[in-house]
Amino acid sequence: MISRTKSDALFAEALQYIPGGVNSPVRAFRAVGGKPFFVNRASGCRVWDVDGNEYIDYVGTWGPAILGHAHPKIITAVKAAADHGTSFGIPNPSEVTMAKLICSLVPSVQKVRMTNSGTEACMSAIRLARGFTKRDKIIKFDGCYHGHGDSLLVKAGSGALTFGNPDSAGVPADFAKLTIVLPYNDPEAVKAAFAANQNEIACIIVEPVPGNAGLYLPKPGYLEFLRESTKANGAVLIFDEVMTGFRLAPGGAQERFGITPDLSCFGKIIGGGLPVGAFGGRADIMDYLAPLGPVYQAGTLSGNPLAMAAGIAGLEELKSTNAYAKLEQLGAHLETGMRDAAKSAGLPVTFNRCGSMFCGYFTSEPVWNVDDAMKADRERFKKFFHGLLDAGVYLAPSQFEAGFLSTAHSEADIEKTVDAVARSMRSL
Ligand code: KE4
Repeated sequence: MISRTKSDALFAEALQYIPGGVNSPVRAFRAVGGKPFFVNRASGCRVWDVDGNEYIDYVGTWGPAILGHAHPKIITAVKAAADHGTSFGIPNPSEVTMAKLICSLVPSVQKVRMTNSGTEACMSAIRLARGFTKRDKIIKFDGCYHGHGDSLLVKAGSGALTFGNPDSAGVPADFAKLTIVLPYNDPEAVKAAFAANQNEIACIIVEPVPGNAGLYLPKPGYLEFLRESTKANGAVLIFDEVMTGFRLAPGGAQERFGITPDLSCFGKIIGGGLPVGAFGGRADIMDYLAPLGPVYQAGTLSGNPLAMAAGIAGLEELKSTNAYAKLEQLGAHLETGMRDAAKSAGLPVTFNRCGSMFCGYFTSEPVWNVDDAMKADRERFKKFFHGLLDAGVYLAPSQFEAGFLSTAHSEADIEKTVDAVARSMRSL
């Protein structure tokens, strides 16, 4: 049995000073039971807890660690930048470098504004769409998570879904009523919403490949439908690519699926592990932002040189290596292994994958939306999670989160993982 006595002591202390002992709810292990372990070192595809236990990591700090942890080029860039100061509060050259990089990698982005989180990026994009269209209502999809901005904590995914409070307390009913929540992968629901709210809907915000209720994919033609229906109704199409951006392809899900949204939100990978978000898109919309236009948005640390250095180093490394081919190969290997293990154990498992993002649901039914995902056997997932953890494999501590591969994972790591999966499944 793995010992985690130092983590347990730290958690007991953390509980005295931090709500739930964590700075973000999903870390608390409440969806899987037990206590979170504390990590003090990460390198490549591995993390080590304070008791010295080693884990192959498939959370990857929820997506940023696409190159693995502590990538030498990112660490070197951050150390070099730090020697010149950590934040200036006045334009610095790396902000231009980052903006040019994002615009070159994502053709739909003609102009981009940096923020400090994905939440800020999404809430700012919503405000911009409302200011640009002079409309108040927005459409989001059940189970999709776009950060914890008030307008978006309505039937949200990720931790909100995990803890059964997809409609958070503290969000005034007057705010929530401007958010129309529809089932994902259901074109008829979108048509009906536009018909019932003509000229009132500012935007649709969507995770093109939803990764906050596990992972499921757009049905063929669905994203194209969202593109056409927003265009036909004068609404802005916002792709929330905080998770999928620069992961599913150099240009994100929009490149992989060939869709041109009006605005896109980014985060995670573009910070190389430091706090960074961004939103960008059509220049005629982006120019509504202060100081040019009437939509206000700001941030003390937006574009700070340290975070820019980390993100630029990471994006340059992704550009200069064959990262996406390797991620696809690793993903296919893991998928085959997971499916074979479930078959051998005689367990009903639906395994969804898109590139280096994946989720195994304990259900025999296909999973195309959050209602399907909710049918998964969460008790079985809890046992599976802890069986893997004790075997040194760390999956996201919730059935309603996606898993992430990195270029630091090796075929041998996948083999070790699949062996642990097979053993854990046999014990279920
Ligand atoms: P942040 O504010 O956490 O940087 O980004 C919010 C966000 C926006 N959009 C999408 C598609 C996201 O996945 C996220 C954040 N993802 C979660 C993981 N499911 C962050 C983990 C956490 O909340 O601790």
